[in-house]
Amino acid sequence: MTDVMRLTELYAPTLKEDPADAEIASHRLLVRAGMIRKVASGVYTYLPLGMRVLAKIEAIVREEMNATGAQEILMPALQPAELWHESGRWNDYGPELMRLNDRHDHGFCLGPTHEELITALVRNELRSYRQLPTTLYQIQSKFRDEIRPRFGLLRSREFIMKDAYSFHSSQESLQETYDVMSKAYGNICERCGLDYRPVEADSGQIGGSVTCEFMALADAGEAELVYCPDCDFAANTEAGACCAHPTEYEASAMEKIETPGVASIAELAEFLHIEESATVKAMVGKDADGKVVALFIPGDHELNEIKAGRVIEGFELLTDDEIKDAGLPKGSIGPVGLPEGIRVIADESLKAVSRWVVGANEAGYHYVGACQGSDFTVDQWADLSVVKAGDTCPHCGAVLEGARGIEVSQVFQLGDKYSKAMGAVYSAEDGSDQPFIMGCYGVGVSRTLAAIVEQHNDEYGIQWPLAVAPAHVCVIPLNVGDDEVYPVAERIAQNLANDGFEVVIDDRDERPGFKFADADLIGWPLQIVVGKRGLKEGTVELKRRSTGEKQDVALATLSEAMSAFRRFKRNNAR
Ligand code: 9G3
Repeated sequence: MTDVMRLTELYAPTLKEDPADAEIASHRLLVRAGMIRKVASGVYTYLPLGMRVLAKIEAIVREEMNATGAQEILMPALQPAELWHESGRWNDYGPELMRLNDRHDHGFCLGPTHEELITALVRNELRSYRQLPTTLYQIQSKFRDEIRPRFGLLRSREFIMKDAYSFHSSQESLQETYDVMSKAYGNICERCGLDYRPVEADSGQIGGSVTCEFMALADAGEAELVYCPDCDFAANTEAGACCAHPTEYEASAMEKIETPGVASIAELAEFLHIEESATVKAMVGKDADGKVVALFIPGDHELNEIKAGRVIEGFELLTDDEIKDAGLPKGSIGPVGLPEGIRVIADESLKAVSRWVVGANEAGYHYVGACQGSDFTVDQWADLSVVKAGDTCPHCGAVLEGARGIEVSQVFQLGDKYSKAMGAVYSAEDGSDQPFIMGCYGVGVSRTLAAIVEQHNDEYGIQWPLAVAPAHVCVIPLNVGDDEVYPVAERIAQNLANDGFEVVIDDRDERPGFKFADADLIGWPLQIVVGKRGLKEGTVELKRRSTGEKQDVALATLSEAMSAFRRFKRNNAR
């Protein structure tokens, strides 16, 4: 006899009002649906319904991890400071690392991540190349003392992460596991019902770390990304490759134009009645030696300082005073007539534009039709712009779309950073001791829960995907006192439970409206309403929460009508 959950017994205190500190849907709805409760800023309790969802997400994560051959362990949250001294990271982190002393005055931290711990674990026991590769993972609470916890579970100070670590004797082996984990992470997002994009961090990114972030598209997301609707290209606007689409300014020769009071791209475009994409924006910086450099990008784009820093060692933008000291008229800077020794570096997408609309290096004047190659020369071409929606996809040429994303998981190639620092070596085939090559892979489990709600909600509440819903179907007897209706509802609930569905019955003595509102708020994927009128025709009403569609179903054919969902439920199990 599979149990039917009873709402009269379930601890799920739903609320009518939004919590005052909730700014986004998932925070509001998880609290109102009686799934989480705040203990302190960025610290939450999961109530029974929240736990049921958490358990399903974790089950999906475990299935996908185990399928890769990774083995589950559980490391402590309490980590000895010594290990962080060995890795040299104890002082890398400020107050974000939650430190404490035990009764013997020994230093500890509450683990924000577990690279040190896992490396110390294996360095004494993973000794031979024959034992490699090995991947270990855990699902564990993590602690990061965020300066401004917000958005409920999305940016909390204690959160649940699945973190995996892999150990290899070669880069190829690491790459293989990295690819397998990336596929598994895609599966996890799919099975959790997330609309996501894998976002490669630009390989040249600072520190050269190879990593890929899995972004769940959501307006509440903190990450800004672009993605291609036609191929799998996606990029974090911080570092993604940019292919701008500047427009040519029609002119047969360079002409100097008086542009009184024009000091911005918007004003220049307006003054000349052209698109901002037909203008060229100048940015002035200096390199590590203090030499001034002039950068030119399409007028409708922003300079990506991370990218500029990759082209110019020690790049920094000049302040207004420094621009003046360099003898340059801010707002009218251009490549023609620059003071001696100032390098001209231009964004690659400007190669396609031979005549520029750009400052004339004289306050109040601009050039139109300045011709690249004859009126001025570009010393160096580079990808300098912040990629944005409307740019062309560098892979397939389609028009990129913009979105905000929640980083729900991430795969990293660590190399030997920790194994070298902590003397974690294995004996290689040639008998020499070599530091492990490592990878690490994290899924924000509690963050995934919130991301699912961000993507699956409407004005009435949450719309849980079947695979992660706290239960599959809620049976709602309209009048629990009616001794005709109620027993039928009970029987339907029991039959569905025996049939393998997770069933809850709203056996509370409340008005129908109250029950419907609660069912929609909590977001049971399916609702079956049992009422006197329907029973007269031998029917009940089956409602699908995600689409709102309702159908009157004859009692005799209810099991058949539910079969559509049974199939879907099974499909999602691995
Ligand atoms: C710290 C603190 C915060 C941190 C870290 C260390 C982020 C830290 C990066 C990672 C990398 C991967 C394994 C799972 C996947 C992510 N925030 N990171 O190392 F001390 Cl206070 O955690 N770790």
